[in-house]
Amino acid sequence: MATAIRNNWTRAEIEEIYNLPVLELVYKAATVHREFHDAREVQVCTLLSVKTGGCPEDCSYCPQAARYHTDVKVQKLMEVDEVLTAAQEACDNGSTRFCMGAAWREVRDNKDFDKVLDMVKGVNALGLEVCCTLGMLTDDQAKKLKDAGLYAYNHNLDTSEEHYNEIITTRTYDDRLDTLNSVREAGVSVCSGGIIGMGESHGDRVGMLHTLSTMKEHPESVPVNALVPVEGTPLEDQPKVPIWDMIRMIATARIIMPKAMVRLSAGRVRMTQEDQAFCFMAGANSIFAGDKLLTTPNPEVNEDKELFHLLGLKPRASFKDKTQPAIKFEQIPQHSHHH
Ligand code: SAM
Ligand code: DTB
Ligand code: SF4
Repeated sequence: MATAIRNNWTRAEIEEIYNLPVLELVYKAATVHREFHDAREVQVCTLLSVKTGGCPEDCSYCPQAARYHTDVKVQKLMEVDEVLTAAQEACDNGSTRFCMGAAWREVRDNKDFDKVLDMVKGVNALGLEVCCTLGMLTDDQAKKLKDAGLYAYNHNLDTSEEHYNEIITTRTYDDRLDTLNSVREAGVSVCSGGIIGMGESHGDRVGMLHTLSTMKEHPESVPVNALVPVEGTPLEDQPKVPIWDMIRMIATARIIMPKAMVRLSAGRVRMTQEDQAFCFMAGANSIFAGDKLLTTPNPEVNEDKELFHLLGLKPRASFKDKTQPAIKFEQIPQHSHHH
């Protein structure tokens, strides 16, 4: 029988799934994964921090918060051509999604936002799925991003509503949900997930998954991050979570949001090939490639190429779910070729 998409999951149901014997859980997730996706395909994405550090927020995991003393150097918004060079390189390395992050509390209607809109236009023209993560947005700003060609917007819930105040005090869970609503209303694809390893309980993880899976429409993309503890942040001494917790999160997300791209995000530098293989088995179907995430290290491109080869995985082609293939940059008629 075909698996139905449900938006009425109860917390108890999700808890029951999350707590299944782990191999049973992975088997179920792998089965759902194969019903909705090509299990040999993994989407490769690239992150770029277009504005780094100096953020006024107090997110206790984040190396970019101005109030913590970390090694991150503040960098003003990058130039559009620098960003497009990085996007082209990401494309050449097999990425099909390019996500630009800014250490802002919220978007302001100023020259910097206009510049970001130009970045979005440029990256979209390269044939990449263009994603941004810029903090809180208004309805109007979300529409402007959509008009510029934005494909997706990342805005994580990070943890459960109950645990949120332990991690961040400078904004509320409802602020987060409001922005996600604006993104959805503007017709931009929603990317929202969280972090494990911040001292939350299993119940908090279930709570976050409950909020995500009972939205009117599930997020199209759910990043699952393992905390990267950074010196100088309040969470610098958090112990590494067992890989089984990562696997349980991924598998549960896969089962309750079958169509979503579940992204094995931060924390891969501390995972073995076997750990990551288990995450793919549990239904993860995307990674971030490149030796840096936003500010912290990530596996080398060559290591990931080896991993894909070893596991027989193939990078997913771009705009897979669209009927019209994207126009590739090389296919756009150029007038300057013949001198
Ligand atoms: N400032 C924007 C915001 O907070 O929405 C966008 C950038 S912010 C760095 C994007 C996401 O990165 C956060 O929501 C969080 O989930 C993740 N993140 C930040 N620091 C992290 C860390 N040390 N380990 C794991 N994930 C982290
Ligand atoms: C997400 O959930 N993980 C990515 C992306 N969305 C923006 C970011 C991870 C950042 C890890 C910490 C850093 O490199 O600064
Ligand atoms: Fe700022 Fe985003 Fe980091 Fe929070 S997660 S401190 S909002 S950059």
